[in-house]
Amino acid sequence: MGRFEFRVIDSHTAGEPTRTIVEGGPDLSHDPSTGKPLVTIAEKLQCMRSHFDGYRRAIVNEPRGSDVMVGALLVQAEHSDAHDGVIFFNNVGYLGMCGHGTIGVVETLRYLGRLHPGVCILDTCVGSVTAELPDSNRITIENVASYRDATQVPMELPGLPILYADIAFGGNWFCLVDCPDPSWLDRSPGDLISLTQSILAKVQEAFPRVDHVELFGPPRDASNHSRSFVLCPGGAYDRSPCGTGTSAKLACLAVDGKLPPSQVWRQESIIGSVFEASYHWIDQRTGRIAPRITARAFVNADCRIVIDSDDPFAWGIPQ
Ligand code: PYC
Repeated sequence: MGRFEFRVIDSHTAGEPTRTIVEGGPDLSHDPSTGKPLVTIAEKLQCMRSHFDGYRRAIVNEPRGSDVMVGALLVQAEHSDAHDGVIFFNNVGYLGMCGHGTIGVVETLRYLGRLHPGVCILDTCVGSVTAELPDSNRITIENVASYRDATQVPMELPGLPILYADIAFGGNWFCLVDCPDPSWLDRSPGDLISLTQSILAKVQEAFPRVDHVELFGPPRDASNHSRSFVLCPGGAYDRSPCGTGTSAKLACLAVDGKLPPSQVWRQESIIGSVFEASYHWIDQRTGRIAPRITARAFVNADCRIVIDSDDPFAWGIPQ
């Protein structure tokens, strides 16, 4: 019988969990089959997917993880000015970026004493993200360039009024829909998952790269601007307002002239947690913005993962 261990730290950002591998993760400096050095985060992600996917399954899938868990692996940065590189993943695969996850990783690095108050850069496979860490766990990230790709695309689904979807990028690809009836967001999570899964199936016929759906309705708390339900790839819903989803929303508000630069947008999640967001233009002509998201993250576990070679589910239950 063999036993192998590595260390993870759990955090949550506005209720959405992140499990970060901080010691003992796979070596992604070289491709194990060719020996070729791996430089970009995209190359490292591809190598993890091909050769070390067990680490993803072991920490995110049951019996240790759950569908809602997002995993993060710290890797060597791609750019010389970056502190670390990060690969994000979930129950079914890999994510381009993850807003709540980046905030969770920054708080994790602070907990470990590897980051001190100030500004730092993290490289992801879709670009570099800047994080501002004050002397508290209220962290601000400036996300990758975000933009809208299609506006008010009509969608016909059986038994529903015609829905209109914006398609936008905020680090991941989103289909954004305003609920035609404000009471939709009061439905049970199970009902909202079924509804957004049918929207996703429909939208993917025309936009196959979209893998997240956001439904928007009025906020519960009048000090917020909007409430959202976000379906993630893999069927879980985001407990936070979703950092990349809020970035996609800001890109739509910006090009529609509904939110001026620097003005704060308070996005409420389905559980009532809030991200404060704003943006500045990167290029107003092409509608590209740099979104900023502020939220608090908390470290809530510091554990060793034990992989026991006798355990048939040591590397997770396959999905
Ligand atoms: O915060 O960007 C985010 C995110 C993506 C998937 C789950 N959370």
